[in-house]
Amino acid sequence: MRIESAEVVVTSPGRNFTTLRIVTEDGVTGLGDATLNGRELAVASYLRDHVVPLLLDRDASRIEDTWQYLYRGAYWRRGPVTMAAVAAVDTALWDIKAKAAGMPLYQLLGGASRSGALAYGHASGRDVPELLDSIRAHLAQGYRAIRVQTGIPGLASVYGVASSTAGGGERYDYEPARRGSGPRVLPAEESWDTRAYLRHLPTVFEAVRAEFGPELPLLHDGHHRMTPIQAARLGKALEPYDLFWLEDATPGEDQAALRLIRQHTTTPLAIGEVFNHVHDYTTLLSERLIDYVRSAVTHTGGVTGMRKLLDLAAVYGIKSGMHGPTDISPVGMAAALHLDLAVHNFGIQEYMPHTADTLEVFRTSFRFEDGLLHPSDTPGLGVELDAEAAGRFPYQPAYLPVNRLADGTVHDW
Ligand code: GCO
Ligand code: MG
Repeated sequence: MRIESAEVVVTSPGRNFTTLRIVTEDGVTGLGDATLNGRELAVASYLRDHVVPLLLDRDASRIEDTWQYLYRGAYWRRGPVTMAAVAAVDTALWDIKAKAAGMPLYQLLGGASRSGALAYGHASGRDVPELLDSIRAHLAQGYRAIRVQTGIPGLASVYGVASSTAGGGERYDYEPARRGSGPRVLPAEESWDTRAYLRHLPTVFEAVRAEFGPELPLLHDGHHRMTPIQAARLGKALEPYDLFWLEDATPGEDQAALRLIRQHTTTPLAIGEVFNHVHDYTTLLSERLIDYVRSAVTHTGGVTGMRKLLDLAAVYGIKSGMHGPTDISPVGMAAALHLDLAVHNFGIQEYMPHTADTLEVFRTSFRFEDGLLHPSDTPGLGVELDAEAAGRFPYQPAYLPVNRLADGTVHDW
């Protein structure tokens, strides 16, 4: 299983993706997603310049050893760029091992623990009537759990509302990063007002429950914008509407902040999409300050890194809720689905379908049926990269938006 070549492919079929493709001497190909939204080329360089030379001639079957070699061997540990690069190598090696075994990856991870992974879709609207329509449309597509995001009176564009124009840039229904092909692309700037948000959001959930009843699992993403005491107040205010989770109530790096929120509310909490290592979670898990782990396979050192994290979460009865917006490529999504199917402490999987252009580049076999995702029984991850199609969509510089308060102060986006 000698690694003969490793190549980094950067392509932009609607949004940018960085992918690692490893080929063994006997022609088995493995794919790994290395996409870091708005910073794609940093991971591409980390891989091309520093990792690919180390991979050539290594034994592709030594997955744990390669993970430790790249993680400990770099000396400079953790961080989103490093862990995305480690993730891409790790996922590609699992793809190769499963293909060589003639099995879908979930079989190598212990086999299926369930028939499919409950997925949540993204409903949103600039106002409540548009939101209710969006929820109806998602229910018609089969979703059994729904994330709810709306516009806020007085704010021009808000995170998570599909029809936002990202501060005057091109309209993106699937991707908040503003792209451009000119010499200089700048991030869109949005404005934010937490007090207006705190006043408005409970009225949105009241309307949604009045329309759809008590059963439908509802989720919401606070996107890192509140202080701990504001988040505590929101969690309390939302208790009557029985949320599945409140996500990223405060900026994730301050783990201790969750203690304060937890003391005040029984609304379940999810956090971790910007984390990249199990050590980012130690306080949150050991003190049971959260209910769901939001990391992506892509940003957390791959299947190996994510498995280490989920096994520790399981000790505390905490479940998975893996990150799955469209900046997780179909390769990263497939890896998540194999883990979703296999681990005991699965909770829910975020899902946003990719665009037709993306699916032309990445040929997938996973399926969404009756609200559940299934990775398919194709050997390996079940995703192939069409290099010719990838070449038709060259990289375009793109940035996620930045946020400012009314007086111009930069705020968390
Ligand atoms: C989510 C996330 C995304 C992020 C995106 C940034 O819950 O899906 O918050 O929407 O904003 O991954 O690149
Ligand atoms: Mg989020």
